[in-house]
Amino acid sequence: MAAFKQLVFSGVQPTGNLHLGNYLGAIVNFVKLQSTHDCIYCVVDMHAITVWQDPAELTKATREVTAAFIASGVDPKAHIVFNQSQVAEHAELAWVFNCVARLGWLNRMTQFKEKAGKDRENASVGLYAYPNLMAADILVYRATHVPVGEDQKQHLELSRDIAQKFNNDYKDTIAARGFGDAFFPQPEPLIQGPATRVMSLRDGTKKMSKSEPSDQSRINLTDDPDTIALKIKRAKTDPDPLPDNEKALEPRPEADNLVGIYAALADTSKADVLQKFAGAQFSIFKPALADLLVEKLSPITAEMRRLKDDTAYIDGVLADGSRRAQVIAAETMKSVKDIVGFVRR
Ligand code: AQP
Repeated sequence: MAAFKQLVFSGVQPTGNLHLGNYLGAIVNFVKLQSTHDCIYCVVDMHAITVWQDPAELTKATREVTAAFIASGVDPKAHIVFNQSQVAEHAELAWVFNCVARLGWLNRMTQFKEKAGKDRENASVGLYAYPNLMAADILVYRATHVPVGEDQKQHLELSRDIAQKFNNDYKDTIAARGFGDAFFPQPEPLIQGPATRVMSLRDGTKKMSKSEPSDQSRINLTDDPDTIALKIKRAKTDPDPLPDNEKALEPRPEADNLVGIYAALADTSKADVLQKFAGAQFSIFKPALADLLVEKLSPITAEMRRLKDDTAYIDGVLADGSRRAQVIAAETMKSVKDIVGFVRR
């Protein structure tokens, strides 16, 4: 396999309030990776419209997610931050991938089944083809590493299958153009930390999600300290004290979730948290968790609030990021066109 320059890419949808799952599963790792890799972070507005979005809300949410990235510590000057629809090459490569991916592959995607629900015939074609656009998002930069939450693992595997099939279908022109045996890398998922799947505060078997109707099920990055404390106080738990080992957490999804959240926020392991709180009742652990949440999230919330009203600054970041992203994406698309056999200027 040809050698590829290491590059990180990931995206977040502007489909409503960002929550603790998005933060711990993805954004915390975005920030960490900046010290070791070149990173491209994208607000994926084209993915958002696979389910209808109010246009004014979409614009607002795009700026809010950008503000959340920056407030959390993403550096838009040293790295690239932009919104997907400003770089048309994502859609262009997605079309080529629509022709590489197989129907059978997409039929296996559990997220489509969950989101389309029973009314499958009425789901948008975009929702079905979403994983092909996601593969294009990553591969238009020939990115090698993708920090995501656990729920995106299956889509990442599909991106790898698409890259491999493209490399195989076009192996002769890839070699003839001097790219060796592979034009696209096999992007690796980076699913890291003790909170790769943050669960609902109301049901430890369901993931925390933006589209869950109950706001009590999640901590939003915009929640104030009182709201955070109340949501944690009301979070579903069981009557037992915390155990002294991780194995004993396995049959207790709600307890496991809260311990995982604490560990991720404190940048430690679940084992360390259990050492500290073994034998403690939730009446002790929950206030400690709420305090830690407020301590870690308050500065981010305050900075987000300040930034999101400065639309000139946010739009400037996205415009600058888009221009820099497009330089890389356009280079990839030129080669893709040559490899596929499209005549170009
Ligand atoms: N509960 C979660 N735990 C850990 N990571 C999570 N992510 C999402 N939920 C959790 C990660 O956050 C990143 C951005 O997600 P997204 O906005 O692109 O899409 P999503 O996974 O569809 O997010 P939601 O909140 O669940 O939205 P809805 O309700 O619309 O489906 C991704 O890296 C994701 O893994």
